[in-house]
Order: sequence, then structure tokens, then C-alpha cells
Amino acid sequence: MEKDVKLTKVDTSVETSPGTDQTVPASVSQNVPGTAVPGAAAPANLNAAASANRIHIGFFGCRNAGKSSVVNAVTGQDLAVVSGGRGTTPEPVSKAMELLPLGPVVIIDTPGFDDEGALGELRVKKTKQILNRTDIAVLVVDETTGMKEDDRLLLQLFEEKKIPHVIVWNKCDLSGKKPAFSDRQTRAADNWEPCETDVSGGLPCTSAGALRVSAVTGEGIEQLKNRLGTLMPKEDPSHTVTGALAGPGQTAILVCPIDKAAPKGRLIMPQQMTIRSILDAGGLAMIVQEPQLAKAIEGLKEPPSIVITDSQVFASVSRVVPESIPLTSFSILMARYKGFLETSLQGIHALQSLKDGDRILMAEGCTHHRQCGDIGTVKIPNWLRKYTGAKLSIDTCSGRDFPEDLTCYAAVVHCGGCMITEREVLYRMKCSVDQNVPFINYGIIIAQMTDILDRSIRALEKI
Ligand SMILES: Nc1nc2c(ncn2[C@@H]2O[C@H](COP(=O)(O)OP(=O)(O)O)[C@@H](O)[C@H]2O)c(=O)[nH]1
Ligand code: SF4
Ligand SMILES: [Mg+2]
Repeated sequence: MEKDVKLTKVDTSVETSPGTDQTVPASVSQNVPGTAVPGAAAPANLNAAASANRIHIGFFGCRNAGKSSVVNAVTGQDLAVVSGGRGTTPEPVSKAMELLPLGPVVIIDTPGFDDEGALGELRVKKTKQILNRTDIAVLVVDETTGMKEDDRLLLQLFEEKKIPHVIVWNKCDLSGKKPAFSDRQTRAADNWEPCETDVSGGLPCTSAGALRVSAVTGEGIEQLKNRLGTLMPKEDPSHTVTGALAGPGQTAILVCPIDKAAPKGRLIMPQQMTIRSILDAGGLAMIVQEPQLAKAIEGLKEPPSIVITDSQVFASVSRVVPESIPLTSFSILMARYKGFLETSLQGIHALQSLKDGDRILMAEGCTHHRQCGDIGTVKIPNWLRKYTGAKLSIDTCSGRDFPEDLTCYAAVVHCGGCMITEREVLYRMKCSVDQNVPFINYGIIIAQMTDILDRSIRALEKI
């Protein structure tokens, strides 16, 4: 039988989520402050799960609670710097790794929430930004000192962001069998305390409950890992690009212009994903260019259940497709699939109040192999100026350059994000929403400016 089974394996990839935290490639020594490399790079190992697809587990709490020590105990490595001094983790540190029994994860060690350097709103804002890419949060509390006001604030933020979480009472080696905070906690077998109890301060325990651990002796660490396993988000098989738009035996017509912006010899990702989704549902996908659309519709015995078009030709396609046939665009489908359709629909109202001098951020997901041509840099800005009649100032960003501070913008207009993961797009959206900046999607803004938004959204009623 194989002994010494290692519980953790470090990927050769690095954390690639957007954000401003320090990013730690596996090859870099974790013990020396300042060796963590800011910025991001592509995964070195193509088989490794892309960082943005990994479950992100964040460790939060006050200074000296033992966050970094618990991170090290859970990962079995010296990922984070531990010190008796206050405030040794000045910036969040993330690391991608394989953590059994959880699989590919990114572990995020955070600075103390009560750090004197970061005051009031700013520290809440920074923590929210980390939470925007956190799937599971661990609140580490020093059980010898009990829960503080700042811990409660963190719990509130977890609740607000609807992030599954667990409270870890650390340093149980110091208080022995009888924990400092409550006798009731000791009764639980397996270090696991069900949730109906109060923890110190009368605060209800989290829905996930609380655990006693010691980062020094390792007590409770295995149980913590198992607990994290139960909090892992589950995939929803019914969440597909096209849903019920083209069910078994139904035909969907896809209008895919092959213009100079189209990549050589293939279709772009949203088109591929849509075709795949239709095939998965047992539907029939008929792919045409705009000039062949009318003939395609006429040639079918029954009208198509849906026509899906590239946004840029939506207006002319809309004139060809009879009102009785639902019509939508790839980018609207992608916005729904990636979870930012609702926010975009709310954000679109901001267009009405744009005025001279307002700044708009045009944000694109990819850089090197841009498939969207000049749509975000030239076309939408020109249409937008014409549509609003305002002298707008337009900034553009692409790839990972999404700015942290969006408060100078009247709106963020984001591409469909087909080349980046759902997590990254949602992270950007949430940062925007947290800063009260409307977040709109390319497809939605084009639909609004060409007056076909109602039609393209109506088509989704069946989905
Ligand atoms: N006795 C004991 N000390 C701990 C434990 N966890 C952390 N410490 C100590 O608490 C201090 C702060 O730990 P650290 O992990 O840097 O805390 P952080 O500021 O929350 O990241 C260090 O001196 C650690 O050695 C524990 O479980 N038991
Ligand atoms: S990620 Fe954005 S910019 Fe890049 S191809 Fe997809 S939609 Fe276009
Ligand atoms: Mg620390």
C-alpha cells in the first residue's frame, strides 16, 4: 500500500485572476516577503485548470488570529508568512494548487481586516474586492481572545455577498479541552459544531458552522478541509447557452458574418459555444451569412424556433426575420450565460443621463488575438457619441488591465467576455456594482442604440 500520500500539489501555473493582489508562482520562495510577483501570467501547464476556473478559498480575520498559519496548515506548505508581529500580510497573497480532497483551488491569504493602515470604507472596499472572487470564505478567529466587532463585520460581508463560509476558532491548543469562548462548542464530535449555537458575543454561528483548530498542532485541520469540501459550489447541468431556445428536433438559425474581423478558417467562441449548446439539446443548427438568411427561413418547412445573430448586423437581420420568429444575439446569450445580463439591462438606463465630459470605460477580455476587431475601440464609441449627443471621453482596456478604481467612470461597457471565464467577468461586474458604476455589455448597448433591445430580450422568455 502506498504510504506518505501527499495532500497538496502545487501547480506550475500561477494565479491568473484579475486583481491587485500579489500573485505567487509555485517556484518562488514563499518565506521571503516581496518575492511574490505582482501581475499575472498565462498558465505554464496547459493541462492545469485555468486559475479562474478554480475554486477560490479566502482566509479572513483580524491580525494575529492565525490566518497565515491556518493557510499553511491546510496547504501543508509555507505559503504565507507567519509572525507574532501585527500585520505581516500587507497584501492578499494567492496561490493555485491541487488540494485533496477539494481538487484544483486557489488559496487566498488576506491582510488583517483590523489593519491600522486601511481605514473604514477603504478596507471594506478592498475586502469586497477579494470577496468578489472568493467562492468559500474562512473566518479565522483567535479563540483565546474571542470574536471581535471586525469579525462580525466580516461575517456580514460574507452574508451580503452570499459566500458560503465557516468560522475557524484557531489556537485551540492554548485553551486545551475547554475553549475560552463557550462550553457548548466542546460537545461536538469531530470538532464540528452545528449551527444553532451562539458563538461569543451572541452572534449566531454561520450557516456552515464553526470548527476548533490549532494551526500549530494540526488539530481540526483535516476536518476543516472536509468541511471546505462540503461547501464547494455545485455545477448546474441545466445552465446552458441556449436553454430551451432550440429543443429536440427544433431548428435554430445562426447568422455568422464572415467579414474581415472573422478569424481565418474558424468560427469565434460564442458561435462555437452556441452551436455546441444546440447540439447538446438535440436541436438543429443552421449556420448562414446574412445574405443567405431569407432563403434559409423560406426553405424550412416550419419556422425556426430562434434566430441568433451577430450583434453588429442585428438591425438588418431584424428587418429580414418576421416578428413572429424570436430573434436574439450571440452577445446577449453570452451575457445571460455568464450572469451579467440583468446588471447590463439595469445599467443601460445610464445612457439617458450621459453628458459632456463623462468618461466611459470600454473593457475587453482579450488582448493578443482580439476577435472583436475595432468594435469596442472605434464603432461603439462613435455610435455612443451619436446616440447620446454628448462629448464623451472614452478609455479602453483589454486583457488583465481592468482598473481597480472605477469611480471616475459614468459607465463600464464590457465585451461578451467569450475568451475569459465567467468568474473574471463577474468579478469585473461586481467591482463595478460595488462602486455604483453602471456595467453594460456590448451586445446590450448595441441593441439599445439600434432599438432592437426589446426584441432580443423578448426572445429569451422561453429560455
Ligand atoms: N499556539 C498557537 N499559536 C498560533 C496558532 N496559529 C497561529 N499562532 C501564532 O499566532 C501568531 C500570528 O500568526 P499568523 O498566522 O501570522 O496570524 P495572521 O496575522 O492572522 O496571519 C504567530 O506567532 C503564530 O505562531 C495556533 O494554532 N496555536
Ligand atoms: S473576450 Fe471579448 S474582446 Fe475577446 S473575442 Fe471575446 S468578446 Fe471579443
Ligand atoms: Mg498573515
